[in-house]
Amino acid sequence: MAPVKVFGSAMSTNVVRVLVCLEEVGAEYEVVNIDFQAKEHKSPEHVARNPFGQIPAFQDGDLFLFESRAIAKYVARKHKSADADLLREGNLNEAAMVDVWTEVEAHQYNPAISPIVYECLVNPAMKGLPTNQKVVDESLDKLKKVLEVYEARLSKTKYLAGDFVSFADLNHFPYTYYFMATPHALVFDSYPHVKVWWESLMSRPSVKKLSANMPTSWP
Ligand SMILES: N[C@@H](CCC(=O)N[C@@H](CS)C(=O)NCC(=O)O)C(=O)O
Repeated sequence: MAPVKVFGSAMSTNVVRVLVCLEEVGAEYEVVNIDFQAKEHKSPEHVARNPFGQIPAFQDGDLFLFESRAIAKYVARKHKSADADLLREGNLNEAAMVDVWTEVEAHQYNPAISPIVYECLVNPAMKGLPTNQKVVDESLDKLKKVLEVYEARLSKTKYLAGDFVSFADLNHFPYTYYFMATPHALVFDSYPHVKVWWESLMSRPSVKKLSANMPTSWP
């Protein structure tokens, strides 16, 4: 069977969210680069794959998907095995906890951390824009409040949904990885259980493989 296709750059956060699931489940895949400089993401061909003209888009045979979390969930569901059960759908309570922390990532963690990554790394390097310190400071305040909740949770369980790594944990990888390249990385030092959790995610083969292609220093 032809490998699935992921359209986007293998450095892009929302693309990496999909790739980390593909790596975890051991699925074959091909990354089809979309040239942002050439505005290829806004081309009719790409908009047919993702109507918002964004990356990632995804193809598995006749099936086309967009939205990184939905794509990654499809991958986890399709390739579920005893070794890679990221959604825990065989256990109602565990699956519910995976859902809870997946929602927390999308609606609490990501809105706090992503502006810091954009302001400190992406905008200066890709758009030549200066860092907006007000946005960074406000986002850091939000992030610290979120991390307090994570610290309390991770002092009771090894991973967010329980004592098993899940889809919810993996979703944190791309933005946290880039956050660690900002001048604010030391914020995590105030949350020892969060730090241990992050280090354990960083030690996963899937994460090690993908992070080898993600920049740690930005021009
Ligand atoms: N919610 C979407 C967000 C996708 C997104 O924002 N992608 C960015 C790159 S990381 C993009 O394509 N930006 C270009 C644009 O919005 O025009 C997802 O999770 O897939």
